[in-house]
Amino acid sequence: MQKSGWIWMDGRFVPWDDANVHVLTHTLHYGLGVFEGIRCYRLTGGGSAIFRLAEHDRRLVESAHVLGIEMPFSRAEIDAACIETVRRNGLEECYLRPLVFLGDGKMGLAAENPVRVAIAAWPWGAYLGEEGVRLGVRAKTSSFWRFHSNTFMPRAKSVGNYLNSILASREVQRAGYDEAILLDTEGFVAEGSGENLFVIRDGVVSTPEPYAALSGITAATVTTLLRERGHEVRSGRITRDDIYIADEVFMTGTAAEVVPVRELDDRRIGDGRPGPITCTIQKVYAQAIRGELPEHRDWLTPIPA
Ligand code: PPE
Repeated sequence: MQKSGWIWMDGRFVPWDDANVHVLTHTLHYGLGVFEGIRCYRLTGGGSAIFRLAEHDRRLVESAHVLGIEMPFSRAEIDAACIETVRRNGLEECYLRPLVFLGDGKMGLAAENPVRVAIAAWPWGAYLGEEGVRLGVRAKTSSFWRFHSNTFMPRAKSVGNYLNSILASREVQRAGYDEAILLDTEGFVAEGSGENLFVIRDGVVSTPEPYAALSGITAATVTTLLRERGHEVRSGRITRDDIYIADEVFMTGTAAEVVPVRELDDRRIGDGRPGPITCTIQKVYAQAIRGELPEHRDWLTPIPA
């Protein structure tokens, strides 16, 4: 990964190589922590802006609340720290990773160690590869289920939740596929290992009801943009064979952006190429993040010079 100069840690900037923690950091052992993934883009009109900062920041605070972690900083302080992390590192385009974790001090599950916050930023290219964005990815249903909401909690973007995603993505990537699709504990489609999912048939766009999935901010953005363009977007139960017989399927996520799925479980989806609605939403999403949609300027937080 490409290092940048500074990482914000607990209220001050430290050089990238000095942003270290003790090996007995509680979250490293037990997974109790929350994080966000946010992107900052170069705008077509000049300058850069963080995309949907308020929504990410809100989810970070809500994730901590769900896990019962007391945030040591306000939303305004986190916002300001994100903006300053981009500015100070001189990054025009980057991925931002705020992380809230329990530090060292005591060991054991019940330890109430200090809550620490770090924000790093670095350039991060196409999450599922440039070719995936252009031609679509090959997905496989994972043998690992997405957890039940009484096992871990899907509204929280928590560190521990990602063990589930990692098991699924490593399983299918080692078998030669690009990305995993996870079913929920009832067997319905939940989401990708790091993306939400949209399925299109006869012009109607459907997405799994987010009981088991993360409530994606990109999915919300895409839903708004599709509805504004007259598309019907439903949420409901989706089965794996709904995907096999779909006309088009795409995935959404901050890191992935909008990525077509051309195959699931060795079955071609549609004609095996990105379909018209997928291509439209890729184009419109690219306009939104670059400030080309005047009606959605409020999604952008400009980085001061
Ligand atoms: N589901 C999961 C499980 C998920 O991890 C993400 C984001 C989404 C859906 C889409 O959410 P949103 O980014 O709000 O649209 N996955 C992050 C990948 C992180 C990684 O380090 O890998 C991301 O896109 O930032």
